Amino acid sequence: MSTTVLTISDIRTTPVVAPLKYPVTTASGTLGEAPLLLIDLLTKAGIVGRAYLLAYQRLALKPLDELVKALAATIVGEAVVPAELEPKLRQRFTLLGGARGLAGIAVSGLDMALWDALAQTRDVPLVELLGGRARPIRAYNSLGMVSEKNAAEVAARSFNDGFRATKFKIGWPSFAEDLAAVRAFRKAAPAGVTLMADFNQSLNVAEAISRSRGLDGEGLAWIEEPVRCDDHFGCSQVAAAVGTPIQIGENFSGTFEMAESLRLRASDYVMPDPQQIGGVSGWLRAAALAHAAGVACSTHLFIEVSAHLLPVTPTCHWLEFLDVAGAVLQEPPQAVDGAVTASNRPGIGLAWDEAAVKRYRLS
Ligand code: SMN
Ligand code: MG
Repeated sequence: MSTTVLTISDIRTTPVVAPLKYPVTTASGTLGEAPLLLIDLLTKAGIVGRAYLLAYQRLALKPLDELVKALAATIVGEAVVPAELEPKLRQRFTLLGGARGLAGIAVSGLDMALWDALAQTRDVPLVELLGGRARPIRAYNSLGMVSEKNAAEVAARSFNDGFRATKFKIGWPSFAEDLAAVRAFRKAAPAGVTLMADFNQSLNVAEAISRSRGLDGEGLAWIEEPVRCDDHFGCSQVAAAVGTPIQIGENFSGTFEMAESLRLRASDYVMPDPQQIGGVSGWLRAAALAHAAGVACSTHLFIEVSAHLLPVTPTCHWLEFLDVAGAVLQEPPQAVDGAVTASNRPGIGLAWDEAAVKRYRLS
């Protein structure tokens, strides 16, 4: 049986700054817009593998674009074989201390585009190429900071979109403000709704233990990133001292960091981010680590590819619904009855809205 091997003919990138439906305010800063790098991986067969990366800040967009373009130039002419190309791309940064930060994100973007092209070659959705099949994955609506004052309005807005689970941010100057926000949101939310709270790394270990213990009786499904994302030992102290499950992972920079975090029992759950963990290749390794550790595994951002990855994740938990790319997509992601199902188009199912790309392109 002949296997059609695709050859990369060109890789193009487009930096855009897309609007967000709502700014994402956190205790550690605000994501007011979505600086995205769109990646088009062209092949000689005419198939185009697509992916996008989130630079978080405009000032990081051009450096990320330069990095992706420089990396991309090293694989033009190669066959679309992610299992060979991703390690080669990653290895280039070994002497730089490993493919982490923007370097790791750049590798992840190319990896996701490679897998998208490969799945398109086989004319199947990515989830099926990975041995699974598309199914509704329960999703939570991910919001910004909530206070006692805005909780009712934010809760109503969230549940009108059909979600039965919501995460919001806390980490106000005082614990009293955090507790009041959690209680106000719980009061405004319909009965039976799942709530999560995210400190976004805003506390030191002692304060994190104190505040999380203070929230233990509030029925939160998880408390997220209470301390600095790279303080895995500190986070393990919080997890050991607190009854509410601790959730981290959006900032695992590759699977080696995730393995170290799991070894230290830094959290009860994990939520790797597809661009931080290593794209599709990185996610498959992360899913295996979570499985071996017996830890529930959720996603962070990147709704479209996450809907393909969670059905093949043994400890599949929640999909985060926070749409950062919808403004430049022909088909923005949708949640139906509080769940997201992977696109049935070949690959990930990304198609750029060219008029929007033109409008939001970074000059
Ligand atoms: C988050 C922070 C900043 C931008 C997007 C998302 C957040 C999350 O930590 O968990 O969604
Ligand atoms: Mg978070």
